[in-house]
Amino acid sequence: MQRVLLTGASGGVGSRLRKLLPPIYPQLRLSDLNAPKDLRAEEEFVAADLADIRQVERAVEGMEGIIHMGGHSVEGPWETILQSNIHGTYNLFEAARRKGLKRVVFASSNHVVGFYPRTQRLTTDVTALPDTRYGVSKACGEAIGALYAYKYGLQVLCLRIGNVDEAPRDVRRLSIWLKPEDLVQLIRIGLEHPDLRYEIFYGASDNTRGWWDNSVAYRYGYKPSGDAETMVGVALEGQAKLAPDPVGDFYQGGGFASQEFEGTLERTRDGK
Ligand code: 15L
Repeated sequence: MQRVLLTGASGGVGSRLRKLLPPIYPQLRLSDLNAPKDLRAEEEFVAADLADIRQVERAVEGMEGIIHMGGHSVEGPWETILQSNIHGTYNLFEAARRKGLKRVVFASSNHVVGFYPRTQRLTTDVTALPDTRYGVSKACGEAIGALYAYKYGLQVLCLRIGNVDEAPRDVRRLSIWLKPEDLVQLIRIGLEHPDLRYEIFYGASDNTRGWWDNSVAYRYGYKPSGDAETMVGVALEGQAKLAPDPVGDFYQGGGFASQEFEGTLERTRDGK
């Protein structure tokens, strides 16, 4: 795998990957709506609006694989989510098919399963319980990936990413933190593992307080090096600055689950 496209290259996770990936994929092409402000002369950038398939086709032209980090990365109005994440992800897979690309790593999110309680350990084959319109779009992206894998023969890895950062910023992130270098490992499995057809992995490091059974990723050789627990002080300091959030603190999705939530926590726990 030589020629790799990174979408969402100007975003938070994309910016980290721009620094970590070139030694592994020297022919990395970057794409986003707008170029990163600190774009270097040796970096290749192609601007593309994911909602416009012609622009996406131009971005994927000549590539072998895609790391799809692009789109709207938090909750938003339905129209925004629909265009950037649902229509955008469809365009990305369809452009990959038309241009003969073989591999896609899709940045899904823990918010696909954000309405599971923190007490429940999740495998990747649980029913989706999205906590936001954003989470719905990521569940849809996983389904689009499965369609393109089985119908058209692409090799697809969906990563239900927790939170990529240098450190866990609150108590919830102690369970879902993903060290940037561990994300690179997961991406490499998606772009290079010979036996991959279609899989979903959790994008998390080896966190002592982890909520997810990531045995599928381990079967493919994932060996995470991070554990958020080594930075528990940072997380507790961040948590102390947050307002109490009974709904968010109960569900895995945290504040994504509690925003716009109607009624009390007891409503969903009692099944009413
Ligand atoms: C996500 O999916 C978001 O893209 C990111 O901004 C974080 O908020 C993360 O989830 C999280 O759950 O912490």
